[in-house]
Amino acid sequence: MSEELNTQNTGYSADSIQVLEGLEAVRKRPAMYIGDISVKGLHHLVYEVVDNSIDEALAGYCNHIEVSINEDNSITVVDNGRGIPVDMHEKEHKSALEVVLTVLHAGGKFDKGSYKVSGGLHGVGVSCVNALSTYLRAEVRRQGHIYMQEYSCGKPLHDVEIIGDTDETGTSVTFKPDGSIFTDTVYQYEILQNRLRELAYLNKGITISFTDRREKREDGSFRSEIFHSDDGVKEFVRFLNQANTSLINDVIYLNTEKNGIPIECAIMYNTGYRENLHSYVNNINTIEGGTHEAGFRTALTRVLKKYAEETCGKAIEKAKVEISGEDFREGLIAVISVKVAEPQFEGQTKTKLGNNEVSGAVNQAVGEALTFYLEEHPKEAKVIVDKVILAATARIAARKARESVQRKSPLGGGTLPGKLADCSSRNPEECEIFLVEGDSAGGTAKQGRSRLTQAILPLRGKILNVEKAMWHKAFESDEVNNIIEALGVQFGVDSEDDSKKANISKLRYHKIIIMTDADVDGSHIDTLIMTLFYRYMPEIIEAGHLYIANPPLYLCSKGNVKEYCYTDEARQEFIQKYGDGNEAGIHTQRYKGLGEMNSEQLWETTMNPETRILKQVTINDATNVDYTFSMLMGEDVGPRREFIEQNATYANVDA
Ligand code: 0RA
Repeated sequence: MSEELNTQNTGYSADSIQVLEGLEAVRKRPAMYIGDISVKGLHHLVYEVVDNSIDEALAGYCNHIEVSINEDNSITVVDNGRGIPVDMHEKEHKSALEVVLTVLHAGGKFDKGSYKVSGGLHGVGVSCVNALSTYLRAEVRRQGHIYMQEYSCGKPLHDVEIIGDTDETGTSVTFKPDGSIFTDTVYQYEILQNRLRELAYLNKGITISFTDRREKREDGSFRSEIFHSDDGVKEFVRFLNQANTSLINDVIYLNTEKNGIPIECAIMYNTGYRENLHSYVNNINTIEGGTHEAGFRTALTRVLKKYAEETCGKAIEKAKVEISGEDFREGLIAVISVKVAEPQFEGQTKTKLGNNEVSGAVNQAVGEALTFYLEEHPKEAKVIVDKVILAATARIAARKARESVQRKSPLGGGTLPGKLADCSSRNPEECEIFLVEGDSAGGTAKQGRSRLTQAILPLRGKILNVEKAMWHKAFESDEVNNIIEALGVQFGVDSEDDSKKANISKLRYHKIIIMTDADVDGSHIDTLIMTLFYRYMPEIIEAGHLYIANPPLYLCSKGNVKEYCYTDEARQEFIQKYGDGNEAGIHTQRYKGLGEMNSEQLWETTMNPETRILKQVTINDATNVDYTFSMLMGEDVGPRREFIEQNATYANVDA
């Protein structure tokens, strides 16, 4: 080795130690960089890589992105952008490509001119993906050549090589997530599908193709689809509203820029009773809201209120109602997408926009577009205003219904429903309540429970489908009121407060466990109860308090050996293990319902905290959950049937 190279090497290795430390930190504390190491984090890796391609597209250099799940659960993302630069990076003494892939946060370093508007929630860059992959291969088409470099756990396996010539440009990244870091390394088609579809709507004009190469279909093809939207969030809101009945056929749409902030927004009204606002900042779903949502709501209230008073003042007077902000949002479904150069993310999940300047910009943009629409469309405007007046009337009816319930307990402590068998502990942290299908199973559960910490609330049959009912109807339903009262959840505590937000500060149990039969009816009841929680008390799900019990399907026995089986597979295993695959000597008791178990069996299998299996209910993808619930529980039967056919996991339970 020459003297000169050696000197260079000293500087080089000092740098490279720093670089290695950087990526070692990612491997040591992956959750700090990508959120978590479970399914979410695993899919997050794909978003990190795709985000870079989206940035390239937003800068105007790329219009096609191809995402594949490969046979071995590795991922390939290909784009037709300019390609990551490959020339020598002066400071780091290595190719720019290697720097981008091995230095933390190196992503935006080169391109100060165009601001990075995309960028995942954690915005950590593709080097993190590299650090968390056992293998990564980057291919760059640029300057007439195909450049290639491979890495393992973030370390280059060799220098950048030229492996061919090309007249195309673009970047291709293939990576295989490290199974020693992630708890799960199997990609889920639906999760990626939802995000890629969303990205296509949020960035109109880009084509994103998606292929799952793990399994061939009967006709020999792979599952594959292409996402592309010319109309952006205007199409997105129609997609989200698919399962609802539109109040007016139009989408109120705007695509503009205010004070240097690009704003795209689409608004529809449906005949439902919920507000359904999906907001995005730099392609990130801001589920906690923030200043852009505040600006939107202010504009909506301001403009609609003014219009209603000017055109329908008499009708409002006649109805004797005071219209409040939320009345304007009943049946509203909207998507708002803003791009902010330096977003401040706040809140528990860092999905709440804090930038104050955004509020005024959105307020102005939405205000202008809405005013224009109402002026141009008086017929539609009247339909909207009529619905608003109806919403105000219903809200006041709900307040009266609630007041009459709350008056029963003048001290405000809340009454407890007569059917509740409460536990004796008053420490919510150790208390659980079982919402049990049917009085007979409820009775068994009462006998079998641990009285100190377990409460039982039997429910009669199917509770109200709140997805189809006006908001106040829930408070007129006995079963729903029983649940709300037993839990100690409060809505609009003082009579002036009509807020739809649930106050869970006095929640009496930290585990709320839905316990139903393991059959089609049971799963329907599960869904109805989950819908109630999701629509009226999402705070409970978000805090991780809602669970579903998992009763066994069978008690299998052979001689003295007895085993509860929770799935058909478990039963087959039992037959394999104790009967050598022969069912003849094996006795199977099939539990058609909870009621068939005695209290001891129910305790042992479904209620005993040490041996039971609980499934926690979580909200993974708010956009999609919203859509799924309106589809499953709403008016339109078509998409529901399709969904049930595709997800018919319960079918075999009844066989
Ligand atoms: C830095 C600078 C330039 C492009 C890129 C990064 C880039 C990164 C990725 C990641 C995936 N696809 C990508 N495409 C481009 C611009 C370099 C120039 O001026 O040509």
